[in-house]
Amino acid sequence: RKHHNYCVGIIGAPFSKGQRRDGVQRGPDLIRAAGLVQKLKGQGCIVKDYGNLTFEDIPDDEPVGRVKMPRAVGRANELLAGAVHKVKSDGNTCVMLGGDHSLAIGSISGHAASRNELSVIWVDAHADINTPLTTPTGNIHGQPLSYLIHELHSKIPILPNFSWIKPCIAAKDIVYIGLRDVDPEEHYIMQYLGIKTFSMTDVDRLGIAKVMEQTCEHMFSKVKKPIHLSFDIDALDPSVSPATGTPVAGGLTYREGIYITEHTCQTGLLSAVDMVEVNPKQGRTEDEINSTVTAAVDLLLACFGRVREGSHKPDYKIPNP
Ligand code: 4U7
Ligand code: MN
Ligand code: MN
Ligand code: MN
Repeated sequence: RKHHNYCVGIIGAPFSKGQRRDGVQRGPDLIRAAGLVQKLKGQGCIVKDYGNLTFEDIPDDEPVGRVKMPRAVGRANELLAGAVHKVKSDGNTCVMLGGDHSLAIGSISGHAASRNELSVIWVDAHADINTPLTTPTGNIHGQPLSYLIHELHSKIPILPNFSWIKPCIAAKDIVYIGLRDVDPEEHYIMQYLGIKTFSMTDVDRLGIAKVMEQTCEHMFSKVKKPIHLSFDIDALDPSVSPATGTPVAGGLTYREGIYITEHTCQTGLLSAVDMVEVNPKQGRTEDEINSTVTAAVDLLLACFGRVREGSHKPDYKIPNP
């Protein structure tokens, strides 16, 4: 295994208006307080923390059709897209700490603006591909992919503060892992677009090693594109990460989560990561919050070279007495 000195740029996006539950905006500070930056440096990464974005308050943000808080979400993501573009221009792998999953709109847009063609690995209990017209809840954290996929462009109505968004990913360049709560309309859309999916049933059948092997086969069938990993912490089982807004039973184990991130790291193509939906207010105890935040940190460490077998510097020598 080669030793890498990963350059990592961290952006905090304390934003919650893609859904209704308060608390998810505290994700970035909690993940930092758990030692993310120091731990990344400890494993040899060169880390620049770009700090938190500040999102202005947008009054009178009335729903448009079913879609809730479109102006706030549109504006926040425009800001985030610019920040991600900057982090990429500086030559870093970008880590976006959310915040709710509506932030993938800005994160993936900003990433695509610097790299053009991307592969996306979407690790989530949910498909997050509702359009403004199919959404059962109106929450934009259940819709981000619909705004980003070329093939869905004609299905997306005009929304205030969304006009800057240009579709930037192809359906064939997306792989889902961990699905177990998919709306009927989403299921139709995924099938209609022929998106590669590994539901929890597939994880059970194949095991996570084959899932990752086939994920890479699918992504690298033609050219090797930079990878955008969008990791919703609710992909993990609620016994591991209970402090999240939309927990669903029967999720990925801690080990399966770590395997996904280790394997993605080992492709050498990881270019940006989202870690979203950590919500301390949804934890019932301090332990539940800690377990969720620890999982988020450990997944990020595995994204940047941490391996469970251990590692050492290439020039290490056993000390002589
Ligand atoms: B998350 C949902 F209806 N599909 O659209 C929706 F079940 O980012 C849930 O994955 C979306 O946590 C969950 O609101 C969004 C619902
Ligand atoms: Mn989810
Ligand atoms: Mn999600
Ligand atoms: Mn969620």
